[in-house]
Amino acid sequence: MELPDVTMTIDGKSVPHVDGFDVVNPATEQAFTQAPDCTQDQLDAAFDSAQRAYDSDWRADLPARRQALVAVADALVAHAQELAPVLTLEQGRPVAQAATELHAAAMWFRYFAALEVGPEVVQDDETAYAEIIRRPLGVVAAITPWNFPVLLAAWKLAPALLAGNTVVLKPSPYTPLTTLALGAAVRDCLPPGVLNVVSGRDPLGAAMTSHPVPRKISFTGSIPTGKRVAAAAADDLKRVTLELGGNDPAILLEDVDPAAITEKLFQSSFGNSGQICSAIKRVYVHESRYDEVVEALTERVRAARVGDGFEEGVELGPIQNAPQYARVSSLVAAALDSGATATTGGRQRSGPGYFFEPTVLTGAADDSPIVAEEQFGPALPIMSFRKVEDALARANGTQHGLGASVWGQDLERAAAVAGQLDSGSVWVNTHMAVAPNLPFSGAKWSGLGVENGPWGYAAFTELQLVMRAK
Ligand code: TXE
Repeated sequence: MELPDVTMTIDGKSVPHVDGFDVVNPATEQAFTQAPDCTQDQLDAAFDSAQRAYDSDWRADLPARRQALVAVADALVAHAQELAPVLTLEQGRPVAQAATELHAAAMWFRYFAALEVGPEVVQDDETAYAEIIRRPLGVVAAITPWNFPVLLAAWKLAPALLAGNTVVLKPSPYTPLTTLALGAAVRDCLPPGVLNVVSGRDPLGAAMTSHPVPRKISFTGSIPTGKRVAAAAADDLKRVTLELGGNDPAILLEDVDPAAITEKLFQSSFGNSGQICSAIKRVYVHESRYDEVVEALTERVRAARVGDGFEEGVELGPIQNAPQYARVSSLVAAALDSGATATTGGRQRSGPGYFFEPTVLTGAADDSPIVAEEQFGPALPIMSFRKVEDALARANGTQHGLGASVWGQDLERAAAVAGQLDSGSVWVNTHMAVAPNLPFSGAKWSGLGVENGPWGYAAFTELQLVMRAK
């Protein structure tokens, strides 16, 4: 397959790279190309160019920015057929799902292009007229992970640009290509310097967070790296938004209808081979329905077709990278060693590629790492409970708090239980319902700040009170 332009974009232009690093196809374990390894000089040039663009007319011209966001959305759609195979090649996901990610990213740009942004009048009486306006922050450093490189970039770019900021974007070293190609595809949609796209190994992320130019860091990734980002930002009081890992529980009450929800549970747990921050990562089922649920889910998981994302009919691709493959494998092995049972799956698939058999585990202890930590892979532990208070305590008993769901036919009761879960989102009879207009945030160690909707937009602004005395 011939790759599109995957050079870095700095100051609106393609930049030749001095050094590169391998990009591996997770379905074959073969390195198939090299991506640019951004030098310190190139990073400085990217931030300088973003600063110059910020100091230009860009931040004063809201209608132009709205138009630019629509142009980016159009470019994403126009390039979706070309970029989807690139995403599959580096990320592993089936190609139709890769195309869906590109279209979803376009949807985010369109939503923000049309978002109402105030000003908000907070006082208008005989003493004063006061309004709140939202001013851009400056240059934003956006750092993204490997599970949804384009969509998660859109979550940052669209609100940041609408607000009048400029951006330097860095994808994960595991999946740099589609993001670089996106940067190339939208060069004509934005003034030079408004969006710079660089790639490099992990130290580039640290170089961005300690750089003097950016005023805001928007980061999606792991909890340990998120803490490092917050620490790096503190010295300069850079603003941060952190979207970190989750270990989402699903609680299935006694009045659940297993047949009706099995497909939804499967998609919410195993979609993208479990590599979704807000996927269901542990299930608690009332003991009266436990066997039924385990049986139904086991059957569905066993039927899932795993393979290279370019093969017809494949539902689940490989795990995205070697360390993650090793981690999921060792979490499952440790659970099995300490007495859990795999009702289906339980091991690596033989042959090349980071393929792990989709796995359902019963009998895993609450303190086993696959329950207590984020597995981020196609392996799901199912536990039983007798009293709902016990299920809630176990669901809330980790440092994670991204999403959570409660499932049952009595909606009022399910909603009352959901209201006791400590997480940024709680869902009833669904999970992972994410949309551009809905806030997405993590409680506890799952994050800091909010993405999406007007709240996500506000996070790329500084609030200013303007008061006129009468
Ligand atoms: O994440 P990292 P990794 C979780 C998941 C997975 C684990 C590790 O549990 O097993 O994280 O994934 C950049 N300063 N999630 O190692 O290291 C890095 O180059 C600034 C959940 O890939 O956090 C990449 O662009 N940036 C998550 C980004 O940070 C740094 C999605 C994320 O990488 C940096 C992915 C530093 N010091 C993994 N070091 C979710 N929330 O959905 C690295 N980076």
